[in-house]
Order: sequence, then C-alpha cells, then structure tokens
Amino acid sequence: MNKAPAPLLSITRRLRSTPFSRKVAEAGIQAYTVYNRMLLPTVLKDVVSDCQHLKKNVQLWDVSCERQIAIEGKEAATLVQKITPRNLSNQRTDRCMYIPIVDDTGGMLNDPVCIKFSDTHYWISIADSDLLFWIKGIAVALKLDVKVYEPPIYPLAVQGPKSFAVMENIFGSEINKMPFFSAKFFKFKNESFLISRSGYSKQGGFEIYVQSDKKEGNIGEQLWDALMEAGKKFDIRAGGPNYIERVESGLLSYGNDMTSDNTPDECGLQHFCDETIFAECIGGTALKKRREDKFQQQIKSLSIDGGAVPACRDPWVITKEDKVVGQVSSAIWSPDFNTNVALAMIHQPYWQAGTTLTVHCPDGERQSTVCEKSFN
Ligand code: THG
Repeated sequence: MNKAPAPLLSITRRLRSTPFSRKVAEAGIQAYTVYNRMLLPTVLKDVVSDCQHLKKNVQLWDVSCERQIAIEGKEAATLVQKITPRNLSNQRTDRCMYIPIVDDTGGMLNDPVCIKFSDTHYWISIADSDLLFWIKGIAVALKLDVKVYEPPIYPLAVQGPKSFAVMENIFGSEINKMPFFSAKFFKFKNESFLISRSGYSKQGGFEIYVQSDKKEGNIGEQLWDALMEAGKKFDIRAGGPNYIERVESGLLSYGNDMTSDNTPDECGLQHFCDETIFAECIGGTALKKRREDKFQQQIKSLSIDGGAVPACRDPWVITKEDKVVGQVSSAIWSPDFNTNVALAMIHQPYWQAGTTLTVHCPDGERQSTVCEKSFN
C-alpha cells in the first residue's frame, strides 16, 4: 500500500508569527504542531536523533506559543487564587509555580506555570487552551480591580545539559546560581529579560521571556544569534519539545493526556490541590466532592511491549480481562529504555505499579505494564 505524503499546513496570519519564526524556518525545522494558534516546532532532524541530541547537548526552542497572561492590579493575588486550587499564599516573588486551573466542575482548563513579580503582578504561562477569556470573564464578573491581558512576550527555551554553559557565556555566572523554578531579570545588549530555570524537558535549562513589539529583525533575532554562536562548541541546534523525552519524563500535555473532563487529582497533580483553600477557589467544592466519588482514575507511565508502536492520535483503549480500564493518550518507542513509553489514564485499582494490562493499538493488542514513576 502506498503511504500518502504527510500533509502540509497552510500558514497565514491566524497562525501568529514570533520574533524567532524566520530563524526557526532557516534552521530547517521539519515539523510543527499548532498550539495556542501558533506554530510550535516539534522535529528538527527526526524525533530519535533530536532526543539523543537534547540529552547530550543544548537546543534552542521557540516556545512563544506558551502565551503569557498578565494579571496586574490591586486584586491580582485574589484573582490568581480564585482560579487555582493550589495554595499560593507562600509563593515567593520571582518564583514559578506549576498551577492546575479548574472550572466550576473541577475539570482542568489548563496547567500553566505561574510567575509572581509582586502581589499586584503575575504572569501565567499557559498551555494550549484559551485561558485569557476565562480569566478575563472571572475578573469582570467579580468586578475585581485588575487588568488581564496578553503582553507581547515570546519565550525562548534553552534546554539540555550544555544549556548552563551557553547561558553563562551570554548572561554571566549568576545565571547558574538560580534554583529550579526561580525567575530573575538579566541583561542582554542593555535590555532586561526575565529568565526562569524551567522548561518542558527534564534535561535542564532555562526559558527567556523575550519582549517584542515588532516581531521581525529585532532583539529576538539578535539573542537567537548570540545563543547559537555561544553554543557552537556544544553543537547547539534549533529544536522543540521532544515527544520521546517528554513522555519518558512524564511531562503532561494538556489536550493530549488530559482535558476538561479530568480533575487535577486524576492528572497526578493532587499535591498541587490544597483543601484548605477549596472554599476560596472556583471548582473547589466540586473537587472535594469528586475526591469522594467511587470512580477514580489517574495518569500513569506505562511501558508497552513489542516493537515501535504506531503514532497515537485518538486514545487507545486499555483492557484487563476484557473490561475497559483506561486509555493510552501518548505513546512512542524509546531507544534508551528499549521499550515503548506511554502515558495513560488508568482506572482504580488497575493503576498499581506492576499491573499488566492489554493495550488495543491500531496494529493489534499488546501487553503493557504500569510503572512506579516516569522513566526520566
Ligand atoms: N514552561 C513555561 N510555560 C509553559 C510550559 C513550560 N506553559 C505550557 C506548558 N509548559 C505547561 N505545562 C507544564 C508541564 C510541566 C511542567 C511545566 C509546565 C514542569 N513540571 C515539572 C515536573 O513535572 O517535573 C516540575 C513541576 C513542579 O515541581 O512544580 O516543569 O514548560 N514557562
């Protein structure tokens, strides 16, 4: 059977460009996905060699699609606590926190990183859903004294074990004193950039929040070039979040591994939900009630036997002795672990580590085993 060639995307203004779009295209990026109505690079050479390179070297990722929602004003802290069941009372300034956002039913609307500048100024660095409208709606309905808007900020991720040396070269040795999930301003060419010790991989690295009102031929391109130059000796490459590495690392992808049907508990984010603030946040009451439901399920890492699995688009059914007990939402062959690695939503009590389950892949049934924790 002839395989149809991969379809192309028609790229127009609706797929908003970034300060790095030209650089990314010139680097020869081969595949993109669409995320918050922007292009997110996913493959430079091929997913396996990109993964090996990420684990050894350093890569530059245009993650501008991680849109920032700025919340500014006297009641900013009140609004942020309204939208998440995570207790933010002890969030330090210049610290990031991973915060589940839930609706009135306790369903996940997004899983962003929240950066706090002060009690009156936050950025929410969002995953792929239209959170701006939700937050604005709540601010308006509650008549809160805040401004909610999307600033012209375009994050650039520097990821991989050599990212520390590259960043030190550009921003000085202070950069390597930053603890994980801290954020601080650094200078490049006399302009100030917020940098966080974070990123969508477990190989270490940073995210640089580039402010750009012009988008072309600007400071973003200069920063890209400077990083590429400093990274030459480490074989730096353009790239993007790597499917293999992120599934090995158990990093969740909103819209893939969870949707608004799922609670944070189901997503394994129960330690980011604090019952003592459930009364203050939207969805708190629903979450408490859903914690008492008989039916429970949770996202777990899974290894799937046999050779490389086909691409996973619509979830694959998981059964145990012919009973449906969950679904696989992300899966791919991992050369480093010599198995297919996967993320799956699994019903209780089948989510215990070591439980063997049957996965119904498009090419047939396979045995799989629930893992204790993620691979990386
Ligand atoms: N960085 C920034 N914004 C983002 C992402 C990011 N917005 C979209 C998306 N990614 C949000 N999702 C995640 C998922 C996981 C993590 C960050 C954002 C993450 N998790 C760590 C882990 O699971 O090990 C640490 C979580 C913690 O301990 O708090 O980093 O990547 N700016």
